[in-house]
Amino acid sequence: MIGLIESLLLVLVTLFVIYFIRSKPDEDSSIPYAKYGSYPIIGHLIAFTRNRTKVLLECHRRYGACFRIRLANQRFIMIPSHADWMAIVKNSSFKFTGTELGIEIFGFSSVFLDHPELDPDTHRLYVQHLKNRDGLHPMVVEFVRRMYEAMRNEKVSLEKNHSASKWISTGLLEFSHRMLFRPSTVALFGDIDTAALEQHFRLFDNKFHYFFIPFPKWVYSYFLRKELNARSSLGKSWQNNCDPNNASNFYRDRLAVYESHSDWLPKEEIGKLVTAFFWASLGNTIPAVFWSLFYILRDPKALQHIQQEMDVHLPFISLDEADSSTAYWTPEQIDSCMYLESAINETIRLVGAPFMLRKCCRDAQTSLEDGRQINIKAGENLAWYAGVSHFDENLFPRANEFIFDRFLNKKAESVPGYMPFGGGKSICPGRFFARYEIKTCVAMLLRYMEYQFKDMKAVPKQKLTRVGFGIAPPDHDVPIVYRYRVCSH
Ligand SMILES: *[C@@H]1O[C@H](CO)[C@@H](O)[C@H](O)[C@H]1NC(C)=O
Ligand SMILES: *[C@@H]1O[C@H](CO)[C@@H](O)[C@H](O)[C@H]1NC(C)=O
Ligand SMILES: *[C@@H]1O[C@H](CO)[C@@H](O)[C@H](O)[C@H]1NC(C)=O
Ligand SMILES: *[C@@H]1O[C@H](CO)[C@@H](O)[C@H](O)[C@H]1NC(C)=O
Ligand SMILES: CC(=O)N[C@H]1CO[C@H](CO)[C@@H](O)[C@@H]1O
Repeated sequence: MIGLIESLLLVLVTLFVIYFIRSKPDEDSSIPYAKYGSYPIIGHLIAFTRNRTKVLLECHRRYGACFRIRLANQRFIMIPSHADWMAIVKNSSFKFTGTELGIEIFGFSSVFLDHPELDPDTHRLYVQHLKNRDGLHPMVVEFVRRMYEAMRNEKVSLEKNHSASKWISTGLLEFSHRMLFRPSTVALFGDIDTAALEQHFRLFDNKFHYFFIPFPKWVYSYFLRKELNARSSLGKSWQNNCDPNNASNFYRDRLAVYESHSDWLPKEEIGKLVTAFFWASLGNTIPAVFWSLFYILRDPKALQHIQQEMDVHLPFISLDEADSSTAYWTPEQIDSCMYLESAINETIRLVGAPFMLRKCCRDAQTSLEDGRQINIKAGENLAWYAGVSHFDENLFPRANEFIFDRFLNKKAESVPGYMPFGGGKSICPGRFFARYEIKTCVAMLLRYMEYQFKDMKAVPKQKLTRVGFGIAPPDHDVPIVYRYRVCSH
């Protein structure tokens, strides 16, 4: 079903798109336009609104390794095979237009286009803090401590209410959000008022995907005013919050890099950059925790294996006993939980379906695995979609099922077609930290609490409009009850 705002936007796009359509006589005619699911003028927009995974799987089946699609005024050459895509990602004729995306989604000023030198500086920080163990270690340790603290605080306040042993009703998504939001935010950004950010985050995140579509400006100010306001409020709070206590070194170094460019980088834009970083730290990890818990809790065999290995590797530190000398779980202990790791990788395979985009910046050729050579014109957009690979039965037998030990002892590099975090230069730099967060959070929630679903049969779908932008949340929350365990079993 299409929501009201979607339908309105659809009508608007239809009206305005006519102005944008130009015929492109010199395009490579050997790349077929996918007629399946397409309507005049708007192209595949409706099919995409309904179920983009379905339409792209079907187009792949009908048109093979390369086909064109259109979403209103935007045209893409789809390259479904991951091997073909990797050849494109490696070639400098095809550029990742990250700054342009930042302008659309987070409202960055176009001043960034004139200052590509910020890129290598931020990249250096990714390498230093996010891509090597020494950099990650303190952030993971701090996250574990903050997570533990959040759970203890909740337990203490329940005890004050004399309801520590009672079942508490909530939604699993709401629960995942609540458990992750604060620990993650304070571990990265230090002691800040997370409650003030939370409401704005929720509003903006809820409509995040619309900011990818280059609607005319007035469409946003008319239909997404609340979200635009939330986005600018986030920017302002970060602007005023530039040196919190106990922030991670990663965040501190990042601010220092921005500061070193202050000759052209205004404070306001720094607020937007931090907003983007903040969104990226939560927008996909919250749904990842939700889906991981959802799949694991409903699979008794998975749950049993995971609980057994947690008993071995992750000591049960009573929530009542911790003090300043407590040794919390270390990253090494968390690493040892192989079944949990596999189950989370498998969850992300099922629900993590990003689009990867490249723009061709000079006329180029690329050869496909099927032996064809295709010509791509400067200005054309190319896209790869993880949803097609992740459901390819040849790569992942019984692709629609959650098989918790599918990835047991497999390394990311050894599984072709598995790219939930993208690939090449635009690969998500926070993927290692994100995995630690998801894994730690899920481990803690399984270790310290027990759950019951109100209705085992209710299986939510992914929120359709959000599919393609990382990990989509469910289209509705799943009612559960939970309570704190009294001991480790
Ligand atoms: C979308 O289509 C895929 C493939 O047909 C299917 O597995 C999935 O359940 C569909 N999603 C929704 C939300 O209907
Ligand atoms: C404890 O009770 C108070 C008042 O009834 C309520 O506002 C609060 O949310 C409760 N705390 C928890 C953690 O349930
Ligand atoms: C990239 O594409 C161009 C244009 O098709 C081609 O000439 C060049 O050899 C490719 N470079 C690499 C590294 O594959
Ligand atoms: C599974 O996740 C871990 C990190 O938690 C990663 O190191 C490993 O490579 C992943 N495996 C696959 C197949 O992606
Ligand atoms: C856990 C931790 O590092 N806490 C510190 C947070 O910042 C205040 C003020 O700088 C310190 O006093 C705490 O020790």
